[in-house]
Amino acid sequence: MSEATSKGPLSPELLARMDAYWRAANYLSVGQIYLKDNPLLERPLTLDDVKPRLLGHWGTTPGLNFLYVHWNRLIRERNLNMLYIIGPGHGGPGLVANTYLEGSYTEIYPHIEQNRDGIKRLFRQFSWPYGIPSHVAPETPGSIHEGGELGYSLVHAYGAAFDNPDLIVACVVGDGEAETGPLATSWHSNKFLNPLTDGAVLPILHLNGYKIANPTILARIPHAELENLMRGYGYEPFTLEGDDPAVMHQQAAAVFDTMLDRIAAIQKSAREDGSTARPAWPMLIMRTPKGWTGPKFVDGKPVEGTWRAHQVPLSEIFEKPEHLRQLDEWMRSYKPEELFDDKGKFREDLAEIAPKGRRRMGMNAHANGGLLLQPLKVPNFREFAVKIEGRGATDVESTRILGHLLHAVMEANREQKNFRVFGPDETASNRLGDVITGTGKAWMAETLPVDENLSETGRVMEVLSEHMCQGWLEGYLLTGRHGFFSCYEAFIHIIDSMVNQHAKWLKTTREIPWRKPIASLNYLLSSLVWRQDHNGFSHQDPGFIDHLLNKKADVVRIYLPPDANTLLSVSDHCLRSKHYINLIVAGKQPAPQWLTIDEAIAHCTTGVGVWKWASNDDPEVVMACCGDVPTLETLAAVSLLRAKVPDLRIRVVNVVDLMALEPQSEHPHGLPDEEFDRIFPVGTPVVFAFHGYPWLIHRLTYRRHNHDNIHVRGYKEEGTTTTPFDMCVLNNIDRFQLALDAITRVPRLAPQADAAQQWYSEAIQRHRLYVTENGDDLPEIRNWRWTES
Ligand SMILES: Cc1ncc(C[n+]2csc(CCOP(=O)(O)OP(=O)(O)O)c2C)c(N)n1
Ligand SMILES: [Mg+2]
Repeated sequence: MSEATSKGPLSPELLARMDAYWRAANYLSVGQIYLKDNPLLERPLTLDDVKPRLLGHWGTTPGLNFLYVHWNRLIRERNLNMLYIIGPGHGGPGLVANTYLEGSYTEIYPHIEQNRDGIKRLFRQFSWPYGIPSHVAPETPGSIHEGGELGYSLVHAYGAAFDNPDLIVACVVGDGEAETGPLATSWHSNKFLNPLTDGAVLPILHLNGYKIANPTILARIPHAELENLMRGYGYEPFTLEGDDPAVMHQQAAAVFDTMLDRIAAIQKSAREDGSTARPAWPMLIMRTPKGWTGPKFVDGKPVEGTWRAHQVPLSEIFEKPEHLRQLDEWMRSYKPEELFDDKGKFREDLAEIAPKGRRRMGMNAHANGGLLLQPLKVPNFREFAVKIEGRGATDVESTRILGHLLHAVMEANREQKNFRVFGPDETASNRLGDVITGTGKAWMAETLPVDENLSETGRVMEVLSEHMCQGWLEGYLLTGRHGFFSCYEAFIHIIDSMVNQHAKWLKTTREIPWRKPIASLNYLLSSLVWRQDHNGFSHQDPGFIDHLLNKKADVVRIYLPPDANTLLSVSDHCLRSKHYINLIVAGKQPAPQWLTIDEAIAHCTTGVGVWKWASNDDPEVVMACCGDVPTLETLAAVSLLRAKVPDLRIRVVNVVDLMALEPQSEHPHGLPDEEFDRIFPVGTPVVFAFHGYPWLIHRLTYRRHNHDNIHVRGYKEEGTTTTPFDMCVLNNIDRFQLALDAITRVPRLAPQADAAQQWYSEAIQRHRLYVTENGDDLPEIRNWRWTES
């Protein structure tokens, strides 16, 4: 440390202790990457002390550690409630080191003791088979953010801050991470954060200049341009730059004091003075060397302050004695003998810098949201039920009915402020507009008289970024609240990768006893593939179902309610559930309603059911359907068959819980084989009309006894701007095709097959001519109704 401890808020004594604390964190970080023995360097390093495989990332870590010790001081001095989110999650060793130093780690994992053996285990477990991952993983105390896939730190930070007025979320954004699309848009979250009712986010752009192998864009534009960029996003940028630790500690302390004063002033002005203006929240540009305090040169090439510091700076320890020597020297530069006592315990006077109890960032309850989770109050959904007067007799927009329920949920939880609805500008379009009434849409930017329902205290979150909706919701859920995300079916794919990461988090945390279950991530996909009359091919893609199906069975649930009452029942279940990803696929267009609310509840409970009112006993063919449009086409096909082949014995089966099709061994919702065989009798042909890609049904049922007899129709990537029925025809899921399928699959009807084929061709030709001529479906198609036989 230089003599020029310069002037600043830190006393020389505190500065020395904070620097020692930082050195300890850096020492433990390096130790995790390299060592399996000799944890306190009580003897010269030998190859026996070094791990055979060196797996980890050094470059980002010293910067993260630097911030940690500064947050510790601020938390103590200002009694802050602070969460630390690390964008570059590959800096995992730093977070493990710091939660160890503050004691959280040992409390959670008692075998990682505060002594020599504990440190040895701490080192050994890192990136070790059956040890801990190299990233800030669910196993890491204090984290809600893995950071393995870069781009989501800032949006998670804002999600955590919403409705947590006392919380400050310090969020490190990697300068490489900042190049990602999701991160770039996340800066705009400040237009949705209300200083009156929400907490604060303190973004730190970690400008260490490099990514894995390249410079970063933001490090190579003039500083003024970068500051202007941040100003343009609506922040007040501060800068911290340098590499002399002592000077940097003082400057950091000064700048953080100023920034936290700014936050306090913003909050005071909103909370005490009634200001509703959008504040310019402070953010920091922290320009420090990548791999700060690490080896300056390796093999004659510069490492500290370059991209070469990204991973393991000395990687040929076993080949080059010089590397071992440099490692020894590097680790000793932190002076471990000054940091740990002779038993290996972190020195008391240094440990004191850390906050206590739940104020420690590793112990902050918001980072283990299940601890704070209050059950969502869900009013009785039966009150919103659609009255059924004849099967399929009335048309209703199913999602509009769900909107009534969501509105009631919003009202019921208004006081506990733990429910928000998210959507990329589609809440009203998806017919959920009712939820906005009286609630408002969050908006801190300017408003004009033409605007409707925008409000600083709105709880419906609308922004045209699926990434932001998803990220905010994840942050909100991970900190112990509830939410609901509605999206166009085709465009939910934009967040495929984010949902992967969330599913991993849920899977892993299920196996970590101290992590408590959080509320489920609930999706409603509407504006579905079959009803994109005005939008066409670009808006047609049901593949998110396939995507989710790859996830662990104990994490994923997929529902395709055929009408409004089943949608209500399914949604009630999803809103109350914990620790799942629930996908609900339901149409927003007026569509026939089939089940009474009692029937709907019973149907959703089993997940798959015979619709007796449309079926005969002892069936010769099963007409199965899953999804609202396939259900309509199936029932229309059944009525065609009733007219054409009156003695054909048909069973109608509807699937609302897709996972029920899987064997029970694969998914907890799977029907037992006997039950499946009862519904789909072995040897009986099944014509299955499915909402999504047809092969998915085969994937689910390939181990079922009757699989060879299941014939699936679904979306096969034939789309355009056309009529609703023509979409079905183009994909061979229309009623004529389904009826023909039934006839050609029932052996007894073989003699009628040719005539049926002829009938089908004529029907389709008539349809084609009509839609081409009139631009709409035939009246008998459009106006078709189920008639009780
Ligand atoms: C979305 C995504 N793309 C690529 C990677 C691979 N990757 C891991 S670290 C890294 C560089 C990160 O640079 P930066 O954000 O500047 O972090 P730091 O310099 O602090 O390590 C990359 C490209 C990733 N983890 N996530
Ligand atoms: Mg970087």
